[in-house]
Amino acid sequence: MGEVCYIGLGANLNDPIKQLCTALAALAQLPQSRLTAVSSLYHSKPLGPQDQPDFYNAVAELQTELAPLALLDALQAQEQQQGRVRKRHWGERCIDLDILLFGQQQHRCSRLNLPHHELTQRSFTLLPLAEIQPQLVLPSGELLSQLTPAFDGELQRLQHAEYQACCQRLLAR
Ligand code: ROI
Repeated sequence: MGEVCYIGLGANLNDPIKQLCTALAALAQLPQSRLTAVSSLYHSKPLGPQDQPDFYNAVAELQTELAPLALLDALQAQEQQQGRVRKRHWGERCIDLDILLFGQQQHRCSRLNLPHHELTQRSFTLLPLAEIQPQLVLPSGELLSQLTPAFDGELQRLQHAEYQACCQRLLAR
């Protein structure tokens, strides 16, 4: 059904792990879509200004029949719903939902770049993605697993009972 796409989730404000669980629950409810995999929870130092809390990150796999911009609209509506306020460039946020990949589609417009333009440069997108889909080949032809060693040690993978329970519940549906 539809396309397989990958959503990057990040949060560092207002009970960030709970924010990730709320966002994952919303992804599981999207119309014409199915949540098919979720990565472990990761902890990382902020990329950008260092005077902000550390981040929690994850990646979700979604099968969807929505068009890329319709999915983007839904993700931005969810960010609003969770009270996201843009405080400063590369600053703190209670939830960030980015489309990392949408099948093998390549798309450039003012609202959306596919693949996400920073996907291969950020440990907190690349490593969780490689965890759930190690065989993935990017539209550029690059094999994901060949890109990950450069980021070894940058990200801490967490065992978090509440987060794991939330993912199990959402994936069992
Ligand atoms: N830094 C980390 N570690 N994780 C993120 O999700 C993240 N998101 C961002 C910026 C502010 C660039 N830094 C981040 O948007």
